[in-house]
Amino acid sequence: MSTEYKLCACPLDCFDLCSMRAEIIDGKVTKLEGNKEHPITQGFICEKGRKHVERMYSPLRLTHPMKKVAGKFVEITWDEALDTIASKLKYYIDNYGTLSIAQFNDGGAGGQLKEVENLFFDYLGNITMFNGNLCWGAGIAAQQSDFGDVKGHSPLDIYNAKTIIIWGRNPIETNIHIVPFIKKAKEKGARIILIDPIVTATAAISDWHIKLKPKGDTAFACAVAKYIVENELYDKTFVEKHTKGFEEINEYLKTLDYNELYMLSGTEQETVASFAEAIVNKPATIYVGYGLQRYNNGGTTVRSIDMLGALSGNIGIIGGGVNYANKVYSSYINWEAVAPSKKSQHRYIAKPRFAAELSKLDNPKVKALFISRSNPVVQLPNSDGAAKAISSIEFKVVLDHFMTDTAQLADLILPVTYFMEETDLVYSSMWNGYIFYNQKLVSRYFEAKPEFEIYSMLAEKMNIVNFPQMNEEQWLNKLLSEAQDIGIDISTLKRNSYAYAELNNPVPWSDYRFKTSSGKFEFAEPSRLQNCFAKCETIDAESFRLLTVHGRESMHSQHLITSKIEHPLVYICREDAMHFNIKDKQLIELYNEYGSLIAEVCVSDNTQKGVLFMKEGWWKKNGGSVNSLTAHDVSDIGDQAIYNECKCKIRKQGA
Ligand SMILES: Nc1nc2c(c(=O)[nH]1)N[C@H]1C(S)=C(S)[C@@H](COP(=O)(O)OP(=O)(O)OC[C@H]3O[C@@H](n4cnc5c(=O)[nH]c(N)nc54)[C@H](O)[C@@H]3O)O[C@H]1N2
Ligand SMILES: Nc1nc2c(c(=O)[nH]1)N[C@H]1C(S)=C(S)[C@@H](COP(=O)(O)OP(=O)(O)OC[C@H]3O[C@@H](n4cnc5c(=O)[nH]c(N)nc54)[C@H](O)[C@@H]3O)O[C@H]1N2
Ligand code: SF4
Ligand SMILES: [Mo]
Repeated sequence: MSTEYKLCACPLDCFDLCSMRAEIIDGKVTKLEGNKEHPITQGFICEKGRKHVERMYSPLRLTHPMKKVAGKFVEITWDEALDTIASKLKYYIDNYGTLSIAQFNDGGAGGQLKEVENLFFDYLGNITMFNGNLCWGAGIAAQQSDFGDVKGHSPLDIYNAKTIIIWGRNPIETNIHIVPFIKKAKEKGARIILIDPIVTATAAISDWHIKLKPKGDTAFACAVAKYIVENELYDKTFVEKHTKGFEEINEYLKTLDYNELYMLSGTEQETVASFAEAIVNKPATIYVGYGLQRYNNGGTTVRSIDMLGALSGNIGIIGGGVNYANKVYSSYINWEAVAPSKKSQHRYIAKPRFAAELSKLDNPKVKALFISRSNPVVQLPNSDGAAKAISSIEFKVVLDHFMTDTAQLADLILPVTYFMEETDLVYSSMWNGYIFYNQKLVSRYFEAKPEFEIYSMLAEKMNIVNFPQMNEEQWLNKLLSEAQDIGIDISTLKRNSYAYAELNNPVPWSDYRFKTSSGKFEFAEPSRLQNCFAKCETIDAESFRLLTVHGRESMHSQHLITSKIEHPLVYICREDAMHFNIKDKQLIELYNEYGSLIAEVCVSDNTQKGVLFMKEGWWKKNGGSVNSLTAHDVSDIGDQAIYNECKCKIRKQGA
């Protein structure tokens, strides 16, 4: 018996990007645990991380390529699968042009070589692609407008803050490795303020929970800004030297009525004043989550939070910052070195508009659709519409590990390798600045193949002569050929499994050189803020706002594969439950113009009047996705899906 221990990284779409130690006995991974040496992971991983072993060897995993014959999937060889794809593509391209081919992928697993999918389609020609964002797009666009780039403080800098503001984020469930940092900062005297309409698990570690109305953040931020400016509490040096647009903001704030702002945000004078006093007592750091930007005004909401960071002078200082995400590496990966000589001009649909636009596209219609690293039938807004749109396409290919609700709709399914069966580079954290070299640890499960190999084989079948034909090592060396510039050396990365780029400034913007066109921090235009309020419409007494949150036990739909529940839970407050005469555990139907869903009631003190909430990710077998009810629309900036912009009515089952 041989036992080895090797390091690897969890590539799930998570803030934490854990370093894991794999126990390998006789060529099989038997256990994964948190690497004790890694400064962020600190020796523990979550349930999803530990489940990688079970999932990799799961009897439910796809083992062979399959094609649908008379409604049933049958196993085929890779040769047949790739020949079928090559001849279909050739036929569609000859008859309808390259735009009739579409490719959809998302963040199901981080990995540089996964992006070879996109490169293949760049070589194929101008195809139909999907831009916009399901996840964090509005906030990214917001910070790009204000700062010119999206940068976060070093995780360790949290210890320097007097106040830690967790704004619309739920780290106890979604970012568990920041929790020890928060707790330690608290022990050292920091005060923790949570801003969330829901009493989340994170409320338990907070000193003060400000329960806003959903979508009330911009009004709250403006009230706080007005208080700060009126009382001359703002950082005059920072504002004068390093910002653009203060005059306009100042004039605009004067026109706002506090009572209106309290009403829109669901707060009161005392809350606004205390919060303002806390944030100007520097340093205060803000950690912004992603739920609050999944609204039609989501980008402006994040800009209003940035505004508070700037007015209070918490930008560029130790222990400060408006931390939304941390984009470090993507611009340093040398895709130019492998790109086709002719740049493609793809046709784009915004991802959130998939259900509305895919089947309407004309000249040409989409004939073939490739889906990878995503489960759009569950995760896209208006998921029933998305499923219909996918079904309407003649030829659908899905690359996945499992038979998901999306894979069920495919004509051809390609089984892909698990991260421990492939070599790749991972830097998918939205919070910390680590980068990992994931070495292949074990042999591949049955006939699964990595995406880069699948597309390299397809390129060969299709005679795309210039497509780079390389092994994993060669690909990564090429892509990292400029990594020395950021202090990343491939051999060190390989030896240590991970590295931290020198270019990560622990305190972003400390040089006050913003990447905006003015070189300054730029305040949002008053008209945007005003427009935001116009969109904060009240809803009638018979309707609810429905929020969706990410659950601890699953990464979106992935870990619910084995869940046996028959109906998802919907949380409702006592007052509403009484009013509608609804009891705990009762089944109710939620419905709106997009669709309907049957859910089990959980009467709870954790939500507020007129607001329901559910977890996302449920499969058809579990009663269906909450996205049956969400709108296929986009935010003000960043083309972000607006999942929380969801209103519905309820009726008792059978009523
Ligand atoms: N266990 C687990 N971890 C995950 C994920 C997962 O699925 N499971 N997903 C990962 C991914 S891809 C992402 S994007 C992140 C998301 O990480 P988070 O942003 O932390 O999580 P969310 O649940 O999307 O939303 C956070 C909070 O936004 C609140 N919210 C909703 N509307 C409003 C509003 O109007 N104002 C305010 N202030 N708050 C509001 C919700 O109540 C919720 O508590 O988590 C990552 N980590
Ligand atoms: N209502 C509502 N909907 C939401 C959200 C919400 O808050 N509310 N959150 C949104 C957010 S933040 C996000 S990021 C999206 C996530 O949306 P998705 O990325 O579609 O969600 P997952 O369920 O994680 O699906 C990923 C799929 O990729 C597969 N996969 C895993 N690893 C690999 C791999 O190496 N290769 C390939 N080819 N496949 C792999 C998994 O098996 C799984 O089927 O969902 C969005 N949807
Ligand atoms: S899902 Fe996140 S917290 Fe869990 S092991 Fe992976 S990276 Fe770590
Ligand atoms: Mo996300």
